[in-house]
Amino acid sequence: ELCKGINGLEKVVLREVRGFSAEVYLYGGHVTSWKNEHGEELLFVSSKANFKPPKPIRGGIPICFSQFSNLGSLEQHGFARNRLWSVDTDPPPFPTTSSNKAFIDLILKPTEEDMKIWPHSYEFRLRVTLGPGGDLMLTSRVRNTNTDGKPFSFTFAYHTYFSVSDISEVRVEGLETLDYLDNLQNRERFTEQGDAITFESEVDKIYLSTPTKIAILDHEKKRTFVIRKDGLPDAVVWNPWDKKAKAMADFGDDEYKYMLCVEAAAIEKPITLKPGEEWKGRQELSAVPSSYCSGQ
Ligand code: TA6
Repeated sequence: ELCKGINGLEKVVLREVRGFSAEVYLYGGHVTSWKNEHGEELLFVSSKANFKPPKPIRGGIPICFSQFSNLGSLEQHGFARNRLWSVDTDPPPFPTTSSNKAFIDLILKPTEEDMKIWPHSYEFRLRVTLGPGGDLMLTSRVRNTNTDGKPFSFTFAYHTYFSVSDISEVRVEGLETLDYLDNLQNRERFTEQGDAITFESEVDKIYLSTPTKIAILDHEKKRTFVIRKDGLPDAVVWNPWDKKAKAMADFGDDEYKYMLCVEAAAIEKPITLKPGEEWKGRQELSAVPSSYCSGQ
C-alpha cells in the first residue's frame, strides 16, 4: 500500500503471502527494503542515509540512469535516483496480488527542467514485483518518445546494496576469468583470476559480458543471494572499504563490513534507442540457504 515513509516521503509497501515484504520510495523509484519471511532485511541501507531530496538514498537499489558513474556530462549516476517518480496509472495503479504476486508500476518522464540537462523525451516504467517465493524482481522499460526523430543512448545500472554479515566471509561466483575495467586503476582492462572473488580491500570493478546468473555467498548466514538478469550484460562489484567509507558522510565508518554492491548494468556498450523503440532491463533477486563453507 502507499504510505508515508521517512521524512514524509511517499513509499509503496509490497507484501507477499508467506511474509516477504519490499518497500519502494517514489523518490528515486528507490527500493529500500526487501525482507524475508522471518522479517530479516536482505538489502543494506546506511544508518546515515539521507532521505532528503536532492541527495540519493545510500543503499537499497538506486537506479542509475541515463548515465552510470561519471561516464558522461550528467551528475554521478545520472538523475533518475534524484527524481520524484509517480505511480503508473496506465496499468493497475496499486499492487495486484494475482497469483500471490504483489507488484507496483512506477513511471518517470522528463520535466521541462530535465530536458535542459538531457534533451530527450522518454518514458521510464519501473515494475517492482515480489514473487511467490519472495523473489524481488525489477523490470525497467525505457522508451524513446522523441518527436524530433532523434535517437538517444544511455548507460544503466541497478546499484544493488546487499546486506552481508561480514564482507571478509563473502564470495562472489560467476565472474571468474572475465574481463573487467578496474575503477581503481584508471578503468584499465584486466582479466579476473580463476576462482571465486573474495574481499580484503576496496574493490570497484566493472565486469564485462557477464553471465545471466551471479551468486553472492554469505558464509556466516549460510545464505546465497542469486541475481538473474536480462538485458544487462555487465556487472559492477563495489566495496568502499575503510578509507572510502570514512570519506562518505552518508555512510558509517565500519558499514563497509556489512554490505556489498553487485550491480546488474549496461555500461560497456551504451543502449541506443530510436524514437518509438523500447529497451527492457530486468533483474531478479533471490535469497536461498547455502551450505557454503569458507575456503571451499
Ligand atoms: O558502482 C560503483 C561506484 O561507481 C563507485 O565508484 C562509487 O562511486 C559508488 O558507485 C557510489 O557512488 P555514489 O554516487 O552513490 O556515491
